[in-house]
Amino acid sequence: MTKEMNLEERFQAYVDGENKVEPKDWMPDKYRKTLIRQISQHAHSEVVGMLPEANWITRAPSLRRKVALLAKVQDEAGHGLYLYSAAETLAADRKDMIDDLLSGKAKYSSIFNYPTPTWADIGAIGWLVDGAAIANQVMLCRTSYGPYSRAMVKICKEESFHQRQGYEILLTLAKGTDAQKQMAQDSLNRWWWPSLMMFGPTDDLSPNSAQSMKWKIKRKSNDELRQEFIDKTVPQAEYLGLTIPDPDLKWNEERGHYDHGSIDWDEFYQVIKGNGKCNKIRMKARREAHANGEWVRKAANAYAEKQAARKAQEGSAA
Ligand code: FAQ
Repeated sequence: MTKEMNLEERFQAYVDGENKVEPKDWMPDKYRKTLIRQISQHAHSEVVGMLPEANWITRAPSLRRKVALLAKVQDEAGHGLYLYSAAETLAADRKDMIDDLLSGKAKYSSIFNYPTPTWADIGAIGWLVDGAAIANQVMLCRTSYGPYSRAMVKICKEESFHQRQGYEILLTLAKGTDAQKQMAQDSLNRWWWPSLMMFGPTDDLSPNSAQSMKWKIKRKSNDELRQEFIDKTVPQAEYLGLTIPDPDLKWNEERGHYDHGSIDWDEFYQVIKGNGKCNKIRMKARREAHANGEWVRKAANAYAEKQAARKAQEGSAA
C-alpha cells in the first residue's frame, strides 16, 4: 500500500466519522479540486443571479417592494463574496475564478439564463429559485468542508427571507384581479421546470455525485433534493390557488411522494452550453460590470500596496 493510499484511507475514515475538514488539513487533490469547482460555480451563480432581479429594482410597484428587493439582491452579492472567500481557503485565486466565469469556462446555475418579463417573475424567483436553493443549501450546511458549511449557515438564513418575500408577492397577486392572478400563473408556468433543473441531472447521469457523496461534500443526491423540493412546493402552489404546469404530477401513496412528469433535459444541456434565452446578455452584463469596476480594484490595490510598503519600511527601520 502506498503512502498516498494510506492518507486517502485515513481521510475517508475522518470524513466518515463526521469530522469537518479544515483548510490546513491534508486532503486528496481531487477533493480540493471538486470543492473549488463546486464552490466557485456556486459563487458565480449568486453573482450572476443578481441580474434577473436587478432588472426590476427601478420598476418595483411600491417603495416597500423596492426596499425588500434591493436588500435581497445585495444579500446575493454578499453570498457570492463569502463563497469566493471559502474557495480561497483551498488556494484558489479569486482573479482566476472570475476570469473563468468571464471567459465562459466556468459554469453558473442554468436558472439565471431565463428572462424576467413581469413583476410576478420576481415572486417566482423568490418562491421557487430561492426555495430550490434552500433545499440544496440546507444539505450543504452539513458538507464535510468546514469553511463551506459555515458560510452556508448564514446564507440559508438569508435565503429563507428571500423565499418568503417571493411567496408574499405571489400571494398578493394571486388574491388580486384576474389579470394579476394570470400573471402569477404565467410566471409559475415559466419557472417551474427550470427550477427542477437547478438540482442538476438525474442521479444516473450525474458524473460527480457518487464521489461527492462518498466524501460527504454532497449529503443528498440531485434526485432526492428535487423530490424534497416538489413535495414541499406542491401544497404551497395549492394555497396560492395556482396550477403547477405538469399534468403528470400526482401524489403516490405507496412512495409517500409526488410523481412528476419528465424533465426536458435537452433544454437543460442547451442552457448550460450557453444557448439559453439570456446566456449572452448575462455574460455581457457581467463583463461590462467587471470592466467598469476596474478603477475600484486599482484604487483598492493601490491602498493595500501602500500599506504593505509602509509596513516593510517600518520593519527595516526597527
Ligand atoms: N446549472 O455531476 P453533477 C442560488 C453541471 S444558488 C448549471 O450533478 P455536481 C441563490 C455541474 O456543474 C444556485 N450547471 O454536478 C440565488 C456539472 O458540470 P461540471 C446555485 C449545472 O456538482 C437565488 C455537470 O452539470 N447553487 O440560486 C447545473 O455534483 C436567487 C454534471 O452535474 C449551487 O451552486 C445547473 N443547474 O452537482 C441567487 C449549489 N446542475 O462542473 C440569486 C452548490 C449541474 O462537471 C437569486 N452546487 N450542473 O463541468 C451543488 O450543490 C452542485 O454543484 C449541483 C450539481 C447540485 C448544482
